[in-house]
Amino acid sequence: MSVLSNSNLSDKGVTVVLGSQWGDEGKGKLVDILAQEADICARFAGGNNAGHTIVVNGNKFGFHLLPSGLINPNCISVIGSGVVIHLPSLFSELEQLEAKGLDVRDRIFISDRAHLVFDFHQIVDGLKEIELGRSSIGTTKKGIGPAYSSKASRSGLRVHHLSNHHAFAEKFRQLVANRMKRYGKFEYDVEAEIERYKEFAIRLQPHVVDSVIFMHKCMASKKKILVEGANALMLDLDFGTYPFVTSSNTTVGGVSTGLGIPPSKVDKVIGVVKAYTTRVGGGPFPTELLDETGEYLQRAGAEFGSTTGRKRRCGWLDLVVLKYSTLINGYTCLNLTKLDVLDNLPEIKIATAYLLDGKPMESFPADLDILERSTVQYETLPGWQTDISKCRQFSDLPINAQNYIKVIEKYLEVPIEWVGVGICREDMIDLK
Ligand code: 2SA
Ligand code: GDP
Ligand code: MG
Repeated sequence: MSVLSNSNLSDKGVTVVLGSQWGDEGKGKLVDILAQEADICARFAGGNNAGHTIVVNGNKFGFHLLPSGLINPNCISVIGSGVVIHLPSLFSELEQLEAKGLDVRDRIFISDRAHLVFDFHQIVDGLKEIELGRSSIGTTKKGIGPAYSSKASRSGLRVHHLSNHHAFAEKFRQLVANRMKRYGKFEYDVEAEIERYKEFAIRLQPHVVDSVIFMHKCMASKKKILVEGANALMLDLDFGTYPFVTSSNTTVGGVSTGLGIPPSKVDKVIGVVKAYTTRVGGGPFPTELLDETGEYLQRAGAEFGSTTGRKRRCGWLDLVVLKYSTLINGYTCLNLTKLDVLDNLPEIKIATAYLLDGKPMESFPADLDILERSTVQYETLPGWQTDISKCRQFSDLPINAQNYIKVIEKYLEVPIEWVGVGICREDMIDLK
């Protein structure tokens, strides 16, 4: 049952949900809600580094590689060509969802052009991090960067390669040998892995499609299509805090390159904005709070990585990041999430500008050394110190919470259409 009354998905084109900060904004929760009215839910980038937690009727579901729309039994899932797939993880995620009573097997379609992540990519991910030492990225060690490196260097293996075992084995041996040349001989049973993939190929075969044709047929027959972003804008390979980013395009352009959908077919872009900011892993974080308020947000927001269990770093909401994010993704509306986490704070700060040599900078800088030299300008707003978790309408919210929402809306010039006030599907205010 949808908790939202009006129609939320575009009937003119594709609806996209994207993370606007450094991830974990609560995209999965919104995707689950919107998927109640979707025919198709598709992923376009990333791999099982992503983690989305959804709570429905007291049951907790974790999605990593599979799209978060699967709780609707009528929603079909597509994994596009821009996604990188670790097959053992895919099958284990399928089994975990089935163990929770979800019948998903016949509703999952996977692009024949998607690249494969192998265990050796994960080993290399760990070795690269060790090599970087103090400047390590803090990756999830799921092999994402190394798999996209294989793709970009044109030596990767794709899903369709599984259909010719002999050719697959040849390419696989070459790929591992090449990585061992670079990183030294690591422990890895290449022949056992090749055998394992013989069985995986058979298991995967019923799910494999040409996702370009599949998606275009769905669009031609006016199916309602919801596209789910993984990771988020500031982790985008091109626009994020490079090199402290993931290795894919997590932004709106990734929808076209990762699903084969022309940009003109994207009609609605929903940005998911956490009411404060979090980041997991290394890299700059201008509004980070290394004090008891930061610890409070971490505890109250239960900010632990849903894939690795790592503590997430926490800080104030950053409107400089969000303005930059809005420029790139062109949000048509926003979902503000986790507003309830701020309930007990007497005052709340919002970053409104970065100052360099006393002057406001025009946007988020590319150069992390310049970012390091800048200082953050804040606006301080009064808190509401009231439990808002039971609020279901804008008018139920305390005036200071309403004001917080209005300040964000005004600065970004994008309407906030939903506000999250708790972990469950029902804990959402519809502002439309
Ligand atoms: P990677 O593994 O190569 O993609 O790591 C590169 C950077 O991207 C960050 N990253 C993430 N940040 C937030 N959430 C992610 N998913 C999990 C979650 C993370 C977890 O939902 O909590 O469980 O730790 C995610 N995936 C990648 C990563 O921290 C690096 O900074
Ligand atoms: P995603 O990667 O963007 O899908 O987000 P994650 O699932 O990794 O992290 C978001 C976390 O916040 C999850 O544990 C959600 O259950 C939780 N969450 C989502 N929305 C809300 C909200 O409005 N309030 C609270 N308190 N928790 C929320
Ligand atoms: Mg997450």
